[in-house]
Formats: sequence, C-alpha cells, structure tokens
Amino acid sequence: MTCLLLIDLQFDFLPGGSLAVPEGDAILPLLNELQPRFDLVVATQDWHPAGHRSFASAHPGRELFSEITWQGLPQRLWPDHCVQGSPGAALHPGLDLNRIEAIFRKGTDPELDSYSAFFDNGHRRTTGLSAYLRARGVTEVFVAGLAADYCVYFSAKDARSEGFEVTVIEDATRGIAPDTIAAAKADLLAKGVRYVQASEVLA
Ligand code: VGL
Ligand code: ZN
Repeated sequence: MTCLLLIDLQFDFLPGGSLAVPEGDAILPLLNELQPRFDLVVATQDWHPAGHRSFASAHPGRELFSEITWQGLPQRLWPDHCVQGSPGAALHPGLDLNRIEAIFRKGTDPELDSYSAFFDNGHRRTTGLSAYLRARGVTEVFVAGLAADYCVYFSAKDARSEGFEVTVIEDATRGIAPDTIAAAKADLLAKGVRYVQASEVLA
C-alpha cells in the first residue's frame, strides 16, 4: 500500500499568505495529477491556536524569523499563520480534496511547535498518523507539499524513523530558502529517503 502525504497546502503558505513559500501555488496542479497514482491520500493542516508560541508576536522584543530556545528546543519565530478557523488556515481550493481520506492537524499545543505530520517537535506526542497508516496497511509513504525545508522535511524524517519506505517527490514541493532546502535533502538522503521527480511517478 502506498500513501501520498500532502503537507500544509494552506492559504498562509501560498503566495499572498502570511508565511508564503515562493511558488507554493505552482505545485497544486501536479499534486492533483499525482493523487490517483496512490492507494491512499492523506493531508495535513498546520493548525495553531491564536497566540501560539511559534509566533514572533508571542515573544515581544524578539525578531521575526530569529531562532530562540523554547522549552529546551530550538524555535524559529514565525509570522502569525494558520490560526485555527482563520481563512489562512484553510486548504487551498486549488487542491482536489475528493480523494483525501483523512486530514491530520498539527501544532495545536499552544506551547509547542509541530513541523512533522507524525509528532510535535519535542517528540512528546504523536498525531496518531503512524498507527493510522499501519492500520491501513501502508508500507510506502510519498511526501509532497510545503514547506520542503520544514514540514515536508520533518514529516519525511519521522516517516522514515517510523519504519516506512519514504520518497520525497521533489518537484511537488517548494521550500522557504535554498540553503535550508539543500540541507534538508542531504540529511534525508543520508537517512535512506529517496528523492524522485513527479514524472517518474506518473510514467
Ligand atoms: C511550516 C513553519 C511554521 C510548514 C509550518 O508547513 O513548513 N513552517 N509552521
Ligand atoms: Zn506553523
């Protein structure tokens, strides 16, 4: 069983959103074309309560995009984004939702960030995604969406450490910055994650 895991295709991560990933909207048609090639399609939503600790606005005097230590973990300070129920948190209508069997929400703990679809950044709590995928007989997870250097990266890393075969569909992702995109790819390749282009999946 193969699963396509579609990460955080929400207005706030797309051009015009508060934490826009460059060209994030360019991958939507490709993601729709890819979906029928998989046994199962699952999506995630970054879903923060207002005033979330990953927001720079929750740390007066700290600079936007700077990195602090919070609860013993490195924490980058983001613009307010994906606030629960806000328009920016909605999945983009350009993404075909009909084949998506489940949507896993993450980042709901007000004090702790969660880049990965599987665990919060401290690996303190599971989202239940691993158990769900295993119960559905999934052995191979393909990851696509946003952002290549944060939520796609951490989701692929956790999927691998949870024992799944993992592939990142590289041209079906976009990232925030070239240096962190490259570092994420190098680390995932070293951990046994495969990288392919969408044309290889569609062939
Ligand atoms: C993400 C930063 C903060 C992501 C989520 O979806 O990659 N990045 N929250
Ligand atoms: Zn977030």
